[in-house]
Amino acid sequence: MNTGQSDPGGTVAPGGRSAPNDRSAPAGRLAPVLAGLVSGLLLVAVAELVALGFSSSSAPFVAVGSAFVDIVPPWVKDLVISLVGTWDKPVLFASMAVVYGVLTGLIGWIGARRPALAGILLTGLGVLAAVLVLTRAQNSVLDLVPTLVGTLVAVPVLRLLLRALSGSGADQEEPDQAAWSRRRALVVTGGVGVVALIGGGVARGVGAARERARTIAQFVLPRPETAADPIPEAAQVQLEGMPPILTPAADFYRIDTALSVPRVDPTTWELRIHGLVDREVTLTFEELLAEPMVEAHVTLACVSNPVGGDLAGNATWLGVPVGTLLERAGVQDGADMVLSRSVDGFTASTPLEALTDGRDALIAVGMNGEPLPEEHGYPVRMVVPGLYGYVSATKWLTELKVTRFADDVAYWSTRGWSERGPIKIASRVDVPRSFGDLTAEADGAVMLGGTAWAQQRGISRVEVQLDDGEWREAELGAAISEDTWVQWSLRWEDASPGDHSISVRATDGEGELQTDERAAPAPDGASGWHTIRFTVA
Ligand SMILES: Nc1nc2c(c(=O)[nH]1)N[C@H]1C(S)=C(S)[C@@H](COP(=O)(O)O)O[C@H]1N2
Ligand SMILES: [Mo]
Repeated sequence: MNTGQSDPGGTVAPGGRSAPNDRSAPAGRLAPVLAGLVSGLLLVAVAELVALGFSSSSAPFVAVGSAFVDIVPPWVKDLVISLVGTWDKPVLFASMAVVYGVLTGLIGWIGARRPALAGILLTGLGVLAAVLVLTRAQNSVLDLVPTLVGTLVAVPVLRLLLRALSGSGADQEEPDQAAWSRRRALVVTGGVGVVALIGGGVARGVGAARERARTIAQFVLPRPETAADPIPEAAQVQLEGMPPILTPAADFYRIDTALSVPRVDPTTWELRIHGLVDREVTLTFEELLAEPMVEAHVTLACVSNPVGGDLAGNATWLGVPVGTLLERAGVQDGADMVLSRSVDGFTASTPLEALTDGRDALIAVGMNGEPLPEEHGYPVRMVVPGLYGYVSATKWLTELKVTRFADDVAYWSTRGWSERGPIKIASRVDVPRSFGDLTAEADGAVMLGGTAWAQQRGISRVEVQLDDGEWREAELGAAISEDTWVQWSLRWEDASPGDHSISVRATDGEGELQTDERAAPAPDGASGWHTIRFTVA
């Protein structure tokens, strides 16, 4: 094979074929292209290796790919997905590899005549990749290091390879000798390429495995064995200003003592069940995910919610019934409470009965069809219908201690709050807002609406009082379950322009009327009817 590169006078190929200008021989032109490809490969391989010591998102291959995904217009994404389906990612990476190969090959080709320019171009490519790495939201300046180190290694190697392959200094050598040294250079180039390919491949494999492990929940949120009934469309009252019947996770109220959200790695997470049990049980995240899952719509409420407040939210939770796991551990006689503990030290005392009486008390991993957001307890939290969050809804859960109220005290109970916290009947006016304006319809009527909840009992009636009038029965939106809030609406036909007041009260599914006795949130939840003033225009 003719590995010769040109020198001004041309060379004689080992096969004896005379080549006036060796660049015209295919192998002669391909050698610098190979040098470009190998240097490009080396850039990525070194960067991937160095990235193992940095954040996973500092590796250029994936970062450039995701930058690309963000940059391409949505219709291209839709087209690609419609063409190749779930192969979109492999196709993306393959196309990236092809484009990158063409670019680096071209740089090598240019380098045959203009090695300095080739060095500059490869540097430019490396810097461009580094900039794209920096566009990733989670990346900082430090994440530039892997790509820049890769570039710093690859550029001099490109120059060396180009020089070696061109047989620089060949005019001082015998033609045979020059050809031989070029052949040796080609072997070295190939060797560097193979090492870079293997090294980079292994580094990428290790990086990808780590990433997969870290985000396991992103991919394997299991299907429920017991699915929740679909939410009836008529549950949502169609009135502007009404909250959505299912609260999106991003709008879900957040209450906790954590100054910075605890970051829990699901691959090392464990749930330990101990205390008054026959045998301790420890579950890994994977083991938890393998358990039969239950899906339930449950409205959470905070004990600190004032009358008429919005520290309540309704979500579809996916998780393992707490009772199943307690049964496996074997609860001993005398126990009456489970103290759940968060990785950040927060604890909640939940009456044992609420976890074993068959309600949808869950060790939850999913919220509205997605893994829990970090602010809402990722990867695992507790959800218990009918109890305020502070005695039941431990986020970043890691421990269940079966115990007795007489022996253990939870976080808020040592700070003046009741050790038990059943949710009180609540109802509020959402439309109008307090001191808001309502515009009457053509016939003089105005639409009023709101929300009511009494988890575990459900809502059987909502009544509204306008000014000092009679209590009128509001129309209820379709109920989802006893554990979720209900929306109500009322068409006030004879609304007169001017200032008015509105009060609301609910009756639960057991016939108990919400008390009008005013109580502050501490120690066990606010009570009283929600009354606001508003104006009809
Ligand atoms: N680890 C931890 N879990 C916690 C809390 C907390 O402070 N730390 N607060 C609880 C309280 S008071 C409430 S009302 C709910 C709120 O859950 P959310 O933030 O997902 O709405 O979480 C509960 N779980
Ligand atoms: Mo709360």
